[in-house]
Amino acid sequence: MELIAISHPEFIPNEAERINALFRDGLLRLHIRKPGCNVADLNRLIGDINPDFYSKIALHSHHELAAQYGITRLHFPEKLRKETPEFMMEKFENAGFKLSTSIHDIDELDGLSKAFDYTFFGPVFDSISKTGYQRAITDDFYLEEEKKAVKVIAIGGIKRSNLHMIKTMNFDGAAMLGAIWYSEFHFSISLIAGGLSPRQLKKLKNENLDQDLDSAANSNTKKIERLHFISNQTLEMSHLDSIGLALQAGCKWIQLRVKDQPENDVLELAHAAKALCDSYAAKLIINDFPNIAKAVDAYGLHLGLNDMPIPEARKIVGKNMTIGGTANKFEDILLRISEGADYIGLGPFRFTRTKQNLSPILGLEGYLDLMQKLSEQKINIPIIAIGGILPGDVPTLMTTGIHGVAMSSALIQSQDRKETVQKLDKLLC
Ligand code: TZP
Ligand code: MG
Repeated sequence: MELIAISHPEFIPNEAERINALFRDGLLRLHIRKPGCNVADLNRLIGDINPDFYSKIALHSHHELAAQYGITRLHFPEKLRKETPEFMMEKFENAGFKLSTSIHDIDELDGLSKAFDYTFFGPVFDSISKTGYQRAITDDFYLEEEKKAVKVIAIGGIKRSNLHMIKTMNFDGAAMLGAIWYSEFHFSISLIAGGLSPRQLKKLKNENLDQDLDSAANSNTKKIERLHFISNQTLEMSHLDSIGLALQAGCKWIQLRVKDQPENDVLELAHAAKALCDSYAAKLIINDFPNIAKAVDAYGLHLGLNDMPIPEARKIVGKNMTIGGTANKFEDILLRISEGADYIGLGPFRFTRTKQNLSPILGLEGYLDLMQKLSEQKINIPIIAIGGILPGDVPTLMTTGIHGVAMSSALIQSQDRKETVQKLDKLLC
């Protein structure tokens, strides 16, 4: 099976470096697809990629750049294919170029020019990167060998948990975009590179792959959801109201974060929040108070840098409770890991009124820098970005390698909370 990566549709920070890293890790083919991009920007990106990898690149647009870089693969998206006469395709082929194209209806295989080395076909699953772009086939689809005028590469919504189905459907390969750029970046590299352990490869044939690889990726086995809701109280809304709205919208990880109230009142709120979360099969995390987390049998406890140290809290809540720790700097992350945290809330991403006394704002650059350091030191712990995050920030934030995001105000203020949570769940998968 051929595994192909498709570039992010936009130009993203440190893109050439990330592409070089994918190739260094064993990626065999990258399609550079930037719809509507400007030739100068594309030229700059290609110029920054290590020339050793040019032979592995296919260009979707501005084919005129190919010759100067020695790029020999040209992709003809459907519209361009239809506008290009057959004799031109043959000319490219005779000049030594390898050609590929895209079809969106499997019957288009019939009559497709033999000049193509392969065609993309999809979406085979609901797209991760293009929300609302629904799959063109069902799970029982099987591509008959005789139908394949050229090799057929499946595209659309492919990720680690459904990759095995592509083989069963008899496709010749898989092309991935969302699973690389909108998901667990480092995991995807090894998947694409085929760098899975024998045990993982065996698991590739099983439905349980997600679970298995999650636990392989995290040194601990506690499941950390990717979307965290943080309760907040405003003049119009109580903590429990905000939790109710988040649960109705579909959030499955709720943190009760009550500030400046007596412990007894927080305990009362925690009991009510636990009952609410249980009725939605959601997990409740208690901020600041280990004793309360223990008393209401919460799923987790979250502690800030000025709260009780995690090892001390662990003695109160026991070894099974999930404990998250806040961090703002690389040293905080290392401290949290040494303390035995199960996940890290890293932030703030930008200014927010939800929290007083904010630590220095990290911005995208801060996450890129810290995630790069973690990756260099092969440190793997779920990182949850927090602080003023808007749904629109999530695709780019996910490219840094974070595990998920925590949100409060943006979720409560969103027009259609349910739709927002559904969209976020897709972006975070
Ligand atoms: N820690 C850093 S920012 C923050 C916390 C608890 C608040 C997150 O809420 P919002 O409204 O998503 O900024
Ligand atoms: Mg605290």
